Amino acid sequence: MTQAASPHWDIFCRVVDNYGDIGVCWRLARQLADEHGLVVRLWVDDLASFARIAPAVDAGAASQQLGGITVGHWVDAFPLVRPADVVIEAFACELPVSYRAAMPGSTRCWINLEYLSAEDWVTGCHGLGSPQGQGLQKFFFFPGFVAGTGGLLQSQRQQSECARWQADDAARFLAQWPLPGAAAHRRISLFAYPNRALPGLLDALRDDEQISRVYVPESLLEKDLGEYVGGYLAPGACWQAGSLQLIALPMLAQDDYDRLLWSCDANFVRGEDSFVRAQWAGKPLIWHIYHQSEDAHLDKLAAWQTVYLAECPAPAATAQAAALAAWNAGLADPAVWRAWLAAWPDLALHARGWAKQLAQHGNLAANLVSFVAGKV
Ligand code: TRH
Repeated sequence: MTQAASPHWDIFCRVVDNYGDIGVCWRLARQLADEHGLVVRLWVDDLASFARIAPAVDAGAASQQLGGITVGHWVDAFPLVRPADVVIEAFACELPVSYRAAMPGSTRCWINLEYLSAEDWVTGCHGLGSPQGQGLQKFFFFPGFVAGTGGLLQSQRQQSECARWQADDAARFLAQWPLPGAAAHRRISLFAYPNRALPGLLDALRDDEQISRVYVPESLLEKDLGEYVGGYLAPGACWQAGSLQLIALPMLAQDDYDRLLWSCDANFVRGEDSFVRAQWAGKPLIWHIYHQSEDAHLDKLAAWQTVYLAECPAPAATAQAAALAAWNAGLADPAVWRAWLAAWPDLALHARGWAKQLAQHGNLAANLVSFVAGKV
């Protein structure tokens, strides 16, 4: 554990949409407290969303202790509190006015934690400061996939636990959702936004020679899934056709969702946080990127695809690129998925190598702590 000169940290999180904003902030808060001995206060404006990924959260509490972290409900009438040594404004969420006014003389480092992107410009902007008046500077800290960025969130505990889990515990973990029928050859988790491409994927799995078991956590994919199976698939319910076995899951606590990704042979993920977790799991993945205005997300998708596939052998890279394109364009084409399944062994090998490559850039929380130490 590192000894920090600035032990009190406040993280501010506004839930813009879904679970990624709080997912990232909660993960960061826990890592800063557990691995760096910091006193962390997490301010969240939407405790109900938080409680979906952390069931111990009391959605009605103004303040609560959770695993060594103080969780404060960020309300408009913000309480009078002394600002922390280090303030993390997640995703440019804009601090409460009264808190911001009290920061001079109290806060030693102010960070804006940015959204993840593999685009080239990120390395040029990572770590830049911007004067905010009254002696305060705000620094822009960018997660990323390459040297010169802040890296990706990954706890030391998870890093060491993942490989052991995959060898010893994955089958037992998945067995908590039993499904009648033949044993599956591959296990896939499926978390996405609404997606018209779904029938193409499911048809390809249904008609494949090998049996696939697909675990579908509660997500915005429900309606598309319902149309495919001819009715709502409630959490716990199963559905089978040909080689395809579907099982709907309830919303899992964040640690269990991570374990689901470790336990599966491939993962369909979305947004930011599940996307990062799937890469650390070292298994083939398909990313459903969060839609942005003017299709800005397509540049982000292309940038990640370029870095991710740079070292991947050509036939597998082509299959992965086609699958990513179809999934993100909502194009239901089983041929794309047949090619992707054929490339599976190479994609699996590539995904393991990619996770090792990512680890060379350290992890975001440790990088952030040393960045702050260099500024105070
Ligand atoms: O939920 P997302 O779509 O979140 C985000 C936010 O919407 C954000 O506003 C947007 O900017 C960003 O996407 C790009 O996807 P994400 O990031 O993968 O977050 C999901 C979180 O939910 C992640 O922390 C994992 C967690 N989770 C669980 O804890 N249990 C579950 O069962 C599932 C399916 C997810």
